[in-house]
Amino acid sequence: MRDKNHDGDTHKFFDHLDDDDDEHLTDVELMTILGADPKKPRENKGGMFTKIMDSMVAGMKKSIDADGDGKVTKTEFHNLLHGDEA
Ligand SMILES: [Ca+2]
Ligand SMILES: [Ca+2]
Repeated sequence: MRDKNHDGDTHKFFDHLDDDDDEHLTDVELMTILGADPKKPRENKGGMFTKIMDSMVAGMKKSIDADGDGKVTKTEFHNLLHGDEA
């Protein structure tokens, strides 16, 4: 399943988001899609921004995480972006 033209962007995007290269996107890594900086400590815990961010990440994860194991794999990410089975 290697289509350079088609897969290239997804993999690049995924790898960019997958900061620790474990092939899964966690909540923190998903946050970077929303423009948050995961390396920045979340000082305003409980603040409105944090709450909005958390609920957006939760919603996003729910829609990407097809098997519901709480982690977004590259395949799940790819399926969401390309809308077909891996
Ligand atoms: Ca990761
Ligand atoms: Ca999953």
